[in-house]
Amino acid sequence: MEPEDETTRMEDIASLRSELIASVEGAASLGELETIRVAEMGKKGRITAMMKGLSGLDPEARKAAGQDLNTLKTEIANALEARKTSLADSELDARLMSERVDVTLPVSPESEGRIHPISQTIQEVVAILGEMGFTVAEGPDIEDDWHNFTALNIPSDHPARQEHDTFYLPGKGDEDRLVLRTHTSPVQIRTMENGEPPFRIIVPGRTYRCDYDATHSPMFHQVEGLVVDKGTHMGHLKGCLIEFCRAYFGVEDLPVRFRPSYFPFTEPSAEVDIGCTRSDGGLSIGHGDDWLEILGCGMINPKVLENCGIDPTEYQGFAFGLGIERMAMLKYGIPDLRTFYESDLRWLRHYGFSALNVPSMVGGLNQ
Ligand code: 2NL
Repeated sequence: MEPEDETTRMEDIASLRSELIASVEGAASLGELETIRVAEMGKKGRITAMMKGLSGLDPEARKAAGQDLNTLKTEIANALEARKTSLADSELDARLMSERVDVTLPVSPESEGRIHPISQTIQEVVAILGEMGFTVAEGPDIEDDWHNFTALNIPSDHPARQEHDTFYLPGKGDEDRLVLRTHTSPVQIRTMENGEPPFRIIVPGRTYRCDYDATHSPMFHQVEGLVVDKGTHMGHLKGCLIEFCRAYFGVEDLPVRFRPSYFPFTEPSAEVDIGCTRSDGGLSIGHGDDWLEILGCGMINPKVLENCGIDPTEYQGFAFGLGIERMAMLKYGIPDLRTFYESDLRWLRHYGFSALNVPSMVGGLNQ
């Protein structure tokens, strides 16, 4: 082999190197770079062709040229990799610049859920009574005869105990059969049985009775409240419930009346009425000379305290119960009880509340 051939071959490699490096560095996109890689690094590329041409050289020259070509191949592979990284970075930068997301935009109203009026009303009642020092207690929906009836001084011939008024679970005798609770009072009984006075609790939850028409549903919701302490009297009951009614309906001088009544678990007992006006089918709450019944209450019957292991000569208390559906219907003008359970999204969109509208005494019961 002539020295001139060798010089030419080295010049060939050097010029291919500068050509390839220039085209790799000049590639404007990842696609273009890939085209270069496939054309130059593959079996049909110029580096491979030159390697094939080495077979005509003598061993010494072949070895030197082979090493040069391998070095060239590695250099080009490195250059391709480096260019690929830099192109990918700048393509990402360009996307980040052009595809900006405004995280301050409001969420689309279609996908925003609504809080059911039952849940909202429970939260309102809890906010008012929570401010007065009550805490929420909960218990099972399936109860036994003792906690739902007997401990509450409800006699065995009371209408609420009759088969057609109450849902009993099948399988057991009269005394130990289970029942879907007809009020949330069994939770108060359990709290008094298991704890030590004083007590100041509210119990919201589901309750069940065999009844179905425009104002009754077999499943409905109640909130009951209970206070037990030394020296608790009717004045505490009245102050608490007058304050509650005024806060719930948002009328500061709302007329509130206590009308004597009867419950087996309280003595004395009363129904609470608030002032209203009725005019051809319409009802306006807060003023006028008509009355609307909204809850029941009374001083806890000493027998009930005894049933829970509390000495009625030492401790006294008052309790009250109200129907959540009725409270919500009155405040929000919902005419038919049955619509609460129909799961009609149009109804929920109309009567429901924003999840951000959290009732509180300091922030307003409802915004
Ligand atoms: C109503 C009447 C009321 C009670 C519930 C109660 C609970 C215990 C002891 C004494 Cl553990 N009383 N609860 C008292 C008076 C009335 O509810 O008309 N509710 C819708």
